[in-house]
Amino acid sequence: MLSSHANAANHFVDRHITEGRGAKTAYIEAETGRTLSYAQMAQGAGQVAGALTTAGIRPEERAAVLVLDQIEFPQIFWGALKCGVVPVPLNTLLATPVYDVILRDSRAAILFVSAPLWDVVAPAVADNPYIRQVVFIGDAPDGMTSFDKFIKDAQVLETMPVSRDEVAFWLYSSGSTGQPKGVAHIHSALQATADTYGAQVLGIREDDVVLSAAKFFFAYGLGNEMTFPLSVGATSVLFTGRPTPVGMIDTINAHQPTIFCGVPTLFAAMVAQMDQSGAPQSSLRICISAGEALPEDVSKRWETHTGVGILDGVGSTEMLHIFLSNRADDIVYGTSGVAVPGYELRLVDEQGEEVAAGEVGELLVNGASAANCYWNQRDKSRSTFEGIWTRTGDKYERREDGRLVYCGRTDDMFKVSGIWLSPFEVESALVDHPRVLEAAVVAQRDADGLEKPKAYIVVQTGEVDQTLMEELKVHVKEKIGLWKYPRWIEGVAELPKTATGKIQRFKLREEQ
Ligand code: 3SK
Repeated sequence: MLSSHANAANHFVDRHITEGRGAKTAYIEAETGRTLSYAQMAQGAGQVAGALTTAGIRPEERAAVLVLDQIEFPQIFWGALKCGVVPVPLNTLLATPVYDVILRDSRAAILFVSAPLWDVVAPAVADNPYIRQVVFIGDAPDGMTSFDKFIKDAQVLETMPVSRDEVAFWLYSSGSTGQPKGVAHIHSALQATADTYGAQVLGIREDDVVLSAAKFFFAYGLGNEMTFPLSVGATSVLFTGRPTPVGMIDTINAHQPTIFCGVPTLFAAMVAQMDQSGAPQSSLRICISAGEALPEDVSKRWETHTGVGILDGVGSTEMLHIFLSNRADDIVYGTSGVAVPGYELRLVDEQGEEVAAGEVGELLVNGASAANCYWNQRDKSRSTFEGIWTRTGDKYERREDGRLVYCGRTDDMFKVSGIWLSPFEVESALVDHPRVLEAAVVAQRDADGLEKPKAYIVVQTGEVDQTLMEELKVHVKEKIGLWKYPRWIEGVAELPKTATGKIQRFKLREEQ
């Protein structure tokens, strides 16, 4: 049934006006102090919906959103949903060729871009056949449209009736072959994550102030600083720049968040910083971590410094947020906890049979926030979304007490700073360099116990010296994205391979 109540913008934006929350601050930018009240967010989203309609962007067409964590982001996201346009938030750290692939794959009709990101995406826009308009957040180049101008005289549109099963937005996830996959999410999925993890694990309240190091474009960040706070009328502090340890500690001191959402790499860097300069004076009541397994030592040092524990959880872009987690009153370090209320989990062997306690199986999850499909990737959709069950590709062991312990991936993928990384993509970038003949990339743990890419390369000629290593790191960053470069590079005479020529990455892992 079509109803404006089924449109997620009704629950997360419009409702706050009828409930009298208009004057409350929804967002505050840490670096600039700019704020957005609930009334301003509703007004801005209505204007974005009006401006999109006037610009001829039709329901179901995609709007690419390459926007930093700024107060314009929620206005664009909800404005698109209000008029049935499908926003596609894009990772702001990618390289030009990846934007090219995504903009073509999504056939986005309009691009919203933060001015500092324009130079990276501009070459991909130049020969893109689908983008009809570009809107700049910040200063627009001569002759181009700024966000303020785009919405200035726009009519404020009412929220469009939709079905609760209608696709609302997409997020791109990196694929095991390096090809990004568009993950299509429906309107009701947003409330499903707020009602489960947001309400029942975080226990988010109207008086909470949230700070998330993970940005809006990441499913984890979208829940932390959009869905959860807006589900209860809370406030989020937006950190627009790169979340450095000092930047986060200063923001905690200045804005006194009650909830802090980080990833293990950042928590590790923040505790190292606190060892030197002390902990912030804070009002934190809960901290959460996701993206990759949180090392026990980092959690303990964080708790010693701040007096607050970290809830380690596991989610995925396909499930939109966390479905497996520790609880505030029941944290067992080194485990991922138990199913979040509202989700069902199974651990299965290769025949699809449930494994016994103490054995390792692949984790399958069932919950209302599961994505519909991967856009235009039928085989991958069918092998991931199996009826009510979504395959995670993660291997776990169920302990006797019911808690799950992470055991690795079913493929060669791994996470760096909480974001999936495909070894294949990094290898392709490396062999694209004229001096590299072959490459293999595996995860290696750094001094904090966190996984980072290590590359083994066979070179055409000469030595793998420091100059070449530095050159290759820059090359990978420019080609595929800032966080994906190999932290260590080792030259080898040949790579281990199967009879059919497939690289045996497990052999390289065993050698470490
Ligand atoms: O990586 C995770 O654990 C995660 C958590 C929440 C939402 C999305 C993701 C990928």
